[in-house]
Amino acid sequence: MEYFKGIGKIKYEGAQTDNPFAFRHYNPDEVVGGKKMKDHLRFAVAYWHTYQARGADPFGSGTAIRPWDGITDPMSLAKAKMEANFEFCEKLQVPFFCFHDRDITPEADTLAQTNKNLDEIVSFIKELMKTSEVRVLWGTANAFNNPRYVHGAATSCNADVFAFAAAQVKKAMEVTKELGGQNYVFWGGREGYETLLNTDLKLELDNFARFLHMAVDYAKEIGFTGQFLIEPKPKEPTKHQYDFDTATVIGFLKTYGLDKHFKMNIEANHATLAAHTFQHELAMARINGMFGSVDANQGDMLLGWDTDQFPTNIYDTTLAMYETLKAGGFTTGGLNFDSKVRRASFEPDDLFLAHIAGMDTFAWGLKIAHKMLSDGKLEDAVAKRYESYKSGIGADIVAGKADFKSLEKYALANDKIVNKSGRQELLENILNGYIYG
Ligand code: XUL
Ligand code: CO
Repeated sequence: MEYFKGIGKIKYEGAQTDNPFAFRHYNPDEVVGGKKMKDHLRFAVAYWHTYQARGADPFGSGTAIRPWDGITDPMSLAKAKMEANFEFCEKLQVPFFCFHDRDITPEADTLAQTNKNLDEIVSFIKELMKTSEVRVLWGTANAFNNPRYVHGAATSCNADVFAFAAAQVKKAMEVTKELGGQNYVFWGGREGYETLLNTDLKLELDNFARFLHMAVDYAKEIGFTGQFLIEPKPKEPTKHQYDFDTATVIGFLKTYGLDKHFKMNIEANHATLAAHTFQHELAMARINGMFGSVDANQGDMLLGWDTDQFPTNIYDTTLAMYETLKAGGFTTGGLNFDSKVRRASFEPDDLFLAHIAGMDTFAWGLKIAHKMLSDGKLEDAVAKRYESYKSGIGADIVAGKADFKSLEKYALANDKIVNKSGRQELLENILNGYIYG
């Protein structure tokens, strides 16, 4: 059955088109820098926002009108949404989707029954995959929604909850493997604290690391070769989330000997909440060899929470693709739209229009970023700024040939220092030139 009636395959028509159901920049087979756009961007639909969210907010219930409305039996509903997902991805030319275990199968009364239901949906997905090219970018476990996770999952004060979360993640990893998922994501939903007055910080962090080590061991045991990703977020739902930002997560992973097993899943809106730019988080992952995947969205600079809006800011997507290209591009990762339509954009058409907007903005950003890197003006400016490290005393510092004594000797003979302008405004104007012409 067709769920999104009246909407055909979304095709590239070019920047001049007036057709809102067409791409203006995303041209999947167009080659940019020796690689097709579809291979650069590796778009993915987020199951939770696109099929689960109904636009509820703290002041009102959901507003969404969806083609599966009226189906009441939970398993029939889960299957209808999955069929709709394959149709949606195919029509949009999106090659991947991402899911939490509980997005694709509702939780039953017991863990055993929930797992059984999950198996039924997994078989259903595998059937759908036989006639479709749509695949799984990543899977994850929702260990934050159910009230049992009130104090967290791996960092709960209650060992029974730790055990339950382990069982849930074990199953979610098996399911992700079974579906050929290329990555498995850990987003610490409620891994954090509200107050240190009731928190054993050391035990919680140790337990979090124990949990991740168990996941690494289990992946080895079952032969899951996908990439483990960890998704930083500084706050929300807890006041302090342990995976605060990329730098914090890298420090945590290194402290506990986990760094070889993980890369980052960077979310734009989470960067904003951490008072960083999206580019900063991507750059931090890149320079540490931990650039993995991206949750593509954007926040609102006037709001302090995770609004998960579709990315339409060309400035941000350009710099994100600039970092992505500098990182060598995606390998197992991609651009997952962890984005939801606004509450007032409640029609099924809006799901398409929103994804088209996000895909076009990233495709456009890719083209601009590629041009920036091919010209090399910004790279040249950076290289020039640090040229003092290419020869003389700077080269000695970089080569490890200098120490405090030799540097003192040098400084005593060279204390009339000359600095040069950083030319920030010039560089911002050059960037504007690339983006806006
Ligand atoms: C929450 C968030 C999650 C993760 C997956 O802020 O970003 O949806 O992406 O659990
Ligand atoms: Co996310």
